[in-house]
Amino acid sequence: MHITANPYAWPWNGDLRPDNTALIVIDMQTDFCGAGGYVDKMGYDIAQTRAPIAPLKTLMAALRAAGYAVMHTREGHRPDLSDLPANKRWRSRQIGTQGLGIGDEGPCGRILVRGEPGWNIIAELAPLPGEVVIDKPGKGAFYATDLELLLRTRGIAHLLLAGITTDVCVHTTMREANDRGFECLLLSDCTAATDDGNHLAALKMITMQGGVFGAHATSSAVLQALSGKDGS
Ligand code: C5J
Repeated sequence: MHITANPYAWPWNGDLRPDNTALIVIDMQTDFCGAGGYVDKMGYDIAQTRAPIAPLKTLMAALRAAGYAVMHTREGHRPDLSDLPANKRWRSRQIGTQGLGIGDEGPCGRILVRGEPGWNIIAELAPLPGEVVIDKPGKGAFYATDLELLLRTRGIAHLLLAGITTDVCVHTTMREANDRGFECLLLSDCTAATDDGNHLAALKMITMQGGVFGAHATSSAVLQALSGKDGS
């Protein structure tokens, strides 16, 4: 089975099955798409980062019903900030009206700190009991986590990637996964950036060199394939 995608019908070998493919939903946390969260406090429009919520909800339900694994990530740091590089903290304080950065107290608790309200995955996309949740200190979901071990142990070879933001955590994770041999599909309407141009550029980058990091597709193309209408 293939999914209609750009720049090639995905996955490369047509071997798409619930037992070898997982959806990873990246960082759909209040800090990135909720009122008063980190992205909001930086002055970006959370309407952009909230746009993937509705299509993701539909897609997650369809994939779960078809037996595909749904996994989640959260970007965040230990309360003592011992895993927060000083330069990451400094840079995070350079934008926004109040100079609030990672680790500082904001309207949703301490920004990007594990256990704080803003760090939680939003209720609309909450993980189901038993679903994998990866806590990551960096942008990529493979760095300093056991994600690769969990995927290999389950025999997952193909990854559907969604969440926020397209140009940062989603792209970094896609690149990390691609270098590890995972076949990646980024779902273009189930991801978003704080800047539309960056979102589009991130999609275009994927299509270079015959699909340099994999491919991208809409969630409706995935739903069509799941319903057996892709014709392959
Ligand atoms: C950022 C993310 N943008 N989840 N994190 O800092 O993309």
